[in-house]
Amino acid sequence: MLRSDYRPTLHTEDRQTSAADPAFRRDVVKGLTGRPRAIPPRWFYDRDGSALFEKITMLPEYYVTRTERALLQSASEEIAALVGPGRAVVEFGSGSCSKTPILLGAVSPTAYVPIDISGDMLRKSAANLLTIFCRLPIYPIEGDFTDIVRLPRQIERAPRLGFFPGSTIGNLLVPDAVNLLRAMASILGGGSMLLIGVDRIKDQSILLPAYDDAEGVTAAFNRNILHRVNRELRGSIPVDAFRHLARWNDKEARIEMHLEASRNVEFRVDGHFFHMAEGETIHTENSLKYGPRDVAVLLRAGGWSPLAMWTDREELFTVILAQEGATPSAR
Ligand code: AVJ
Repeated sequence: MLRSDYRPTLHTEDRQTSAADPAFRRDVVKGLTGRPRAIPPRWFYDRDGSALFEKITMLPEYYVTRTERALLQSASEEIAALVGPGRAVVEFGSGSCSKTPILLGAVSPTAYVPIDISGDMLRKSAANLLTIFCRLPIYPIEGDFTDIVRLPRQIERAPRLGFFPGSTIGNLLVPDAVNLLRAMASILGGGSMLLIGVDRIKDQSILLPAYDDAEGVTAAFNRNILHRVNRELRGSIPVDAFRHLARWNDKEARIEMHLEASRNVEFRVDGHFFHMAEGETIHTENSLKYGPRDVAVLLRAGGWSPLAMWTDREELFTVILAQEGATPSAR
């Protein structure tokens, strides 16, 4: 097969980096070459990045994780009643599985399938869960959940409950979020349900510190992507010359994270030469926020009908249970 990006000469330099994920290389080189410069946030989550994200979830400023956990806890009986027993729970972007025991303990599942891009994290979390739910079959899948095309054969016969917590959906622009929800509906299949956590639009005085904490953990998390490029793609990026930037884009209802060059910088990545002027940024993440009606519209566009919605008193975060397909009454 002759592909358009086929390069007939193999340089010795290329061989040294053959261990790096080709998708990572493609995303980074393309992302640093394009305008505006951007690296997709999925590449945050190498071993160090996943550990830094775990630290973020425990920060006082980062209300997301503790609020969602409390919501899941207080809604667990209602969730169990609506979901019913015997489903296979499939978690998209399971990470440390810190909220998983609440759900698994409530819904009496037949199996659990965690999907995560970080293999280290996946193995650690699965082993940890086995100590609590020792008789539950667990089938981990290492990979990007936007690429998953099929589920393990072992859960073919069980009805499915998708679990997509943490407002990870916010990392995607609306058209991509709709496509992902549709892909989930098709993978999980007819009769499936989805429990999804979505972060709400709120005042900047709460949002900004959550993405720019006093301790600098989020800054380290953001900059870690540059260390990863240097390590895995033979980069020479002067990481200290990049400032962490978090801003609220009101028109798009999203928090944006960028890495801003604090001076003119020149560096190489994977044999490519780059120059950035002082003040230029690399866009590393969007975190879209939604109003309660927005979420319902998003889910319907993605092929799901909302069944129930839980929100904390301060309206920081919302957990929604949806069922696959259109609502019969609305057809
Ligand atoms: C894991 C994508 C939900 O957007 O809040 C946390 C990632 N980035 N702090 C988010 C993140 C900076 C997080 N998600």
